Amino acid sequence: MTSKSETLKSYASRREELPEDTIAALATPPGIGAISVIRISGPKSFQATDKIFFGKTKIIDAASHTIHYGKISGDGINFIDDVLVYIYREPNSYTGEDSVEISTHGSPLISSKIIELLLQDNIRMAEPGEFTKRAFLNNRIDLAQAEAVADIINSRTEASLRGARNQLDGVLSAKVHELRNSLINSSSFVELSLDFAEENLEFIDNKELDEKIQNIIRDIEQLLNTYSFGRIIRDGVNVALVGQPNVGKSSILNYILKESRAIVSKIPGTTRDVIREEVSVDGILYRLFDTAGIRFSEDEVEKEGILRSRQAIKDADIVIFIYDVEQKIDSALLDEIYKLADKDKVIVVLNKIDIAPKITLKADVYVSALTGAGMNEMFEKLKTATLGNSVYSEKTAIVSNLRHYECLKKAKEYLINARNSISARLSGEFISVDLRNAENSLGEIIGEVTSDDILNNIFMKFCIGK
Ligand SMILES: Nc1nc2c(ncn2[C@@H]2O[C@H](COP(=O)(O)OP(=O)(O)OP(=O)(O)O)[C@@H](O)[C@H]2O)c(=O)[nH]1
Ligand SMILES: [Mg+2]
Repeated sequence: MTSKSETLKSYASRREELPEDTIAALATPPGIGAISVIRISGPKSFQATDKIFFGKTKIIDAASHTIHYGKISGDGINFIDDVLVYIYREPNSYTGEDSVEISTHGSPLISSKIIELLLQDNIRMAEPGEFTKRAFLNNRIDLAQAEAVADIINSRTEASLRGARNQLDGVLSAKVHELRNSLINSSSFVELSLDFAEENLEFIDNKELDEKIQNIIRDIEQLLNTYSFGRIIRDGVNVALVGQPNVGKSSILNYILKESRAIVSKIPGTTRDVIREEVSVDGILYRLFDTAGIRFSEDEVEKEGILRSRQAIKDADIVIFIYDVEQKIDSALLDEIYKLADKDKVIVVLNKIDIAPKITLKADVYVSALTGAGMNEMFEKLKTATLGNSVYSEKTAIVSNLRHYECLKKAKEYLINARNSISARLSGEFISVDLRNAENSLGEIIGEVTSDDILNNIFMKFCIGK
């Protein structure tokens, strides 16, 4: 705890900070489209809409979840657009407050004029993520779910969308709640024992307490183990294509992308810079890095390129080491790669099998960038190296967010401390402090306790209108 903003606040005290004002923003992307939607939320939503909306129904009298046709005007004479107005009454709206969505023709001019009218009526422009923040403060969703909303918007593959959906549905939150509750339960026994220490009353014996904590640690470890899978699902996999010059790294990249993205030539040392492209296969996003062929070189530019190739190996989740039927495998280079990357994260690929089909050379996969032979097998290997044996059902809680991962790690450390205190027969106070801290770390994931910094960081990353 260093600065004031890092102070943890409980969810209850957050709710008291809930602003009373009404906010508005464009909820659709700025620009020309079929329609634009303006979102308004807060106690003055209906009143403010009535001042500019001219239709058959007064919005303030309209039932929740109804749609109304009418015209928008600042003065009742000059109409800006004809629109549809959607009504949501609290608590049954995205934010949990009275909310309105105005659907206009998709012109930036129209939407900005309407927003201007609303702002004249003491309505405030929404900050990034403020609608979702209000949904969190109004208990519509917890913090992990609010973060899933951002992930859903940013999802670019089916797998990442499914993962984010699973988190928005509260699968992770439910697991964290369960762990936190059993922790609260244990620590309340410890505290009771402390309160009645003079009477020599014990509410839980140390052995039982230790077992309970051990079980919670085991569950936390299980969650931590899902992170490498969750991160890949959410963010994709970095794959470096490396090898000696001329083995066909760029040709393989081009084949995968189905376009002539990188220059291919028979001159060794063609690729100098790292070329980065993305491809999605079986719902997984692969970020491919084509690199300069690694060899001894006196050329300044090539030397720099080779330096970058080595960096790409270090940064990669998976390294595809390529050699071809024309050159001998550079075992020194392969050994070097094994030093820089985990062995099970390196796939050895032999290229150009169209030239010499009788393969006696050793590799994990045999391919030809010319004919496309073996490319499906290469992606099968890539998938196995990426996901390992992790198969999870839709109902498994999966950690995909670094913040959640760090909170779980912190919780685990506190619990290990608590166990150490138990085995060292320290007084209950010591155990109790660690249990409380672990409880808070878990609480941070779902937003039961949060600091201003955490909240700002999370919602800052949203776009305005979400
Ligand atoms: N026959 C055949 N030729 C290939 C194959 N893959 C690549 N080549 C040829 O091999 C040469 C080198 O290919 P590149 O893709 O430029 O090789 P690279 O590994 O990117 O080379 P550098 O960028 O110099 O490190 C080119 O003449 C390609 O046409 C293949 O599968 N079969
Ligand atoms: Mg190349």
